[in-house]
Amino acid sequence: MRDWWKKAVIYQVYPRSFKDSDGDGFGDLNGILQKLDYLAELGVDAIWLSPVYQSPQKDNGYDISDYRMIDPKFGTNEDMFHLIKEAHIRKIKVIMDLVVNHTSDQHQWFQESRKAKDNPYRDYYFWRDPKTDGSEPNNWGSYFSGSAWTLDQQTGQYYLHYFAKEQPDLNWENEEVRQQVYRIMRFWMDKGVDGWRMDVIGGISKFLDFPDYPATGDQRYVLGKWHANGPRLHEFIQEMNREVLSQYPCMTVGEANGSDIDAAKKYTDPRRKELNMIFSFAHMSVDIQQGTPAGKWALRPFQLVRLKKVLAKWQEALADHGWNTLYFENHDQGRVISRFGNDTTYRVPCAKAFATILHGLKGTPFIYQGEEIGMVNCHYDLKDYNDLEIHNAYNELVIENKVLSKEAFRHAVERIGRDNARTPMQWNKNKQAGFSDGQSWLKVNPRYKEINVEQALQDTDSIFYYYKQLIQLRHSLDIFTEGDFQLFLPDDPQLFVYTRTTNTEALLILANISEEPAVYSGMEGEWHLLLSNLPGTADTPSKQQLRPYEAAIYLQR
Ligand code: TEU
Repeated sequence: MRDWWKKAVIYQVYPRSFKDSDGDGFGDLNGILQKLDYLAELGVDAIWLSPVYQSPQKDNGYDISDYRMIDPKFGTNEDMFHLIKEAHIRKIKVIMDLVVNHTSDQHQWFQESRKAKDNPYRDYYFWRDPKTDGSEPNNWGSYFSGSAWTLDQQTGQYYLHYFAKEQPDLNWENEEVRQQVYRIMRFWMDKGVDGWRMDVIGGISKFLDFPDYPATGDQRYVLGKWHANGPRLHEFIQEMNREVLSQYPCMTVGEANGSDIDAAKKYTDPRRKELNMIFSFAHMSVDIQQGTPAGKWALRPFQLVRLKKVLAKWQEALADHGWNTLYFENHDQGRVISRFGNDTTYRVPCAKAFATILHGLKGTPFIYQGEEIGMVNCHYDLKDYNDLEIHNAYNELVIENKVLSKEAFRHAVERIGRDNARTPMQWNKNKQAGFSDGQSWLKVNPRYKEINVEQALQDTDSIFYYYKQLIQLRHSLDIFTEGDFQLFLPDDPQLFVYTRTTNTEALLILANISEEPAVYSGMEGEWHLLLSNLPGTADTPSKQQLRPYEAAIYLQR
């Protein structure tokens, strides 16, 4: 089926935290192999693996030193080919992570490029002279704090890196670089890979004059609009589609940082032959105060109205041409029930409620490992986090620039720090939550005894089986794929209410996203209850009081 991904539910595996099969405390491919039947039981159609290629692991594999070799920490190329084969036997497709905005500084291309200004690989990356005072070529910041430029003594020039200095940005202006990328893609798709999640795809075209951002107060380095959506972005993606993607029955999802709706339309309008869909960040920024020197670490309280309005805007914008991804979690986000909901008293209904409001929307849902059992944020001491983004931000914002107190920063990390999603998958209540027989690379979340797969599989009322039902509904009723979206009660602070309609049917998705009861005034017509997350939900969406985090899906034919 050509557009299989429109009816699919995709499960993101963060391999280093999913399942360790050899006791080194680090997840691996054979660990994933051991859990394919679990994923088949859940009913997902595809798995997206975060990077498993050779890497120094400075940014947990998003710094690649050999794109054609599986890193020994994860296994071998043969293990990967075997995993693909076994997944396909279970009708599960395999999506790999394409990280080509940058490589590792240990990649052979960069090792050559930095040797000399006339090295054949020099133009694989961006090298610029210092300003006359010796400072960086411009005031662009790195997403991982500090400048986006690092001086390389060997040739006295700076090189560009949107992320860590160990992640130099590739120069896509160089046709050779693009052909190298296309050869890598063909290599894996010829081995059976079914598609790509494209890391930082919005960043691959640069504004080559590299202008300084306007100086804003005392901010020495700035992150802004020139870090994405460069002038040749869509040209490059259309070339990639022409030269590679169109030759394979594959699915593509771009991680399009910095994308607004217009950009999303360009990426996903099938007439433009670019990508199938993109991850945007708009709805995952509703609890972040924009435009302060603290960047993503400046939080504001979650408000459902903001979330509803952003989701509705994206549903309406891509309704005719284009396609949405549907996600609340991934390896870069905090756990949604801890961040936007309640992960204690109402953890189970809350997890099911967020799953309901997400999976009822138009688009392709992505489930992040552990989301299907209601895993929660980890609340570690700062020293116990692994993520370089957290440690770099602490040094820059708390120690050097003093724009956040240690307490405010710790609170922000507890809400949105990436390690919240990266704690080992909780398989059972045994040592290390059954993730590893060794000492895991990142501490296991202490709540693993209460929250784990073994418990979920034994409890017919668990979040796991609720996700399984949602996936079954998506697979069986076309209205979940095709129905038009309409939001109701946009300003209600508790209720998320929307419909999906076709010429013959309608769905009503109704949820009380709050810790207090909420009165719903009812929807006309002959509805019947398809699914709800609490016993005793009203059979029809008539005037009713919804319990905290009560959610339901009704169908009208
Ligand atoms: O993330 C790129 C990105 O959009 C960043 O905003 C990212 O979310 C990060 O948290 C900075 O705030 C991708 C990967 O998902 C991320 O894990 C990598 O660290 C990054 O690219 C570099 O490859």
